[in-house]
Amino acid sequence: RPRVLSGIQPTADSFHLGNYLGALRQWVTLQETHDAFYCVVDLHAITVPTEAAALRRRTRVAAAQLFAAGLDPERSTVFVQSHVREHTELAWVLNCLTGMGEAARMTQFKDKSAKFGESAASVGLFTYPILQAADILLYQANSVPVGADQKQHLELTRDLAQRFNHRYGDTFTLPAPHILKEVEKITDLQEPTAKMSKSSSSPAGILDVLEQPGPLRKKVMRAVTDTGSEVVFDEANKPGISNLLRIHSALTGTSIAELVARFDGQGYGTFKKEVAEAVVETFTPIRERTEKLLSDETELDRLLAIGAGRARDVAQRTMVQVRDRVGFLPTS
Ligand code: AQP
Repeated sequence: RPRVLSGIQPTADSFHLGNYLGALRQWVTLQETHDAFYCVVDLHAITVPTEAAALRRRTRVAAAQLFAAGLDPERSTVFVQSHVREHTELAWVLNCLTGMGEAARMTQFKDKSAKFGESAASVGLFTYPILQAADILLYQANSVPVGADQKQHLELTRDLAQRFNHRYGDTFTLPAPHILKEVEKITDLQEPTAKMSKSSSSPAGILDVLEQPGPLRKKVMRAVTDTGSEVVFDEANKPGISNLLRIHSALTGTSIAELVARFDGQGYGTFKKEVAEAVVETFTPIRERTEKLLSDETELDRLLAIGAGRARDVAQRTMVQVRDRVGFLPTS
């Protein structure tokens, strides 16, 4: 079975619809056909200032949502990144293979550091994509399901794998991004050309998986729509309606063409109501299962310990090879 790996940051008290459609839902599908490794990337989360208590809480909430969304702990290896020390060790080796200019080209750093000013941003935020490369390469992943925002980081990962293989001998599998065009960028409901994002969307622009039906419905009904009243897919002139069409289609399995035909002449209100119902129907069972999982932290931590054990086995095997190829002396 080919191997798949992906990660998600515990940077908020809930995942959002973009995370769900761009990543999580595919993770669940891929566990059927792949040897699947999924991690809550807490080391990535501290690249921006984070309180310890919030990180602890969010890491458990994140893990619970992964299981609640359908990841089966028997079939998928679900773990917390900091439980497997090899991630930071390989990241160091890869740091030493990455050019300053190469790292400086990463657009996510430019976007995220703009908030603090580049000189106040942490070095960790700067080297974030290199740690991400380590996450992927440690597991010799063939495929990495992500949203479009991660394309550039995946290219860097491939470049680093190739560079290492060329310099030290064949060691790493070259991973390919697995990006579903239709859901690669779910946008902010209030700013429909910007990505829906945990850290930069306003509360009104983001649909959280763990949110109650009332606020979810209200937000969809108040989503920015465009002038006119026709439900048509037109990315350039109607980004708001196009985003809602994409969401409806992804959640209900109805094609966009079919939706456009069905809502012909009906106006935005009726259409938005259906979108809201599709969101509520999808999120409600996930929220309920998440709450249940969080009510037993011992059991949740036990599942994560099992995942960490399985992940460690693979990661340690890769690092034994890496240490030897780089020229580090074996211990004892
Ligand atoms: N709007 C989106 N549409 C499609 N996919 C998305 N993803 C994120 N936003 C969208 C995908 O979700 C996965 C996990 O994301 P992450 O937690 O690693 O962080 P991110 O990509 O930086 O997403 P956010 O919401 O903007 O988080 P913060 O604010 O913490 O940085 C990834 O596969 C991502 O592509």
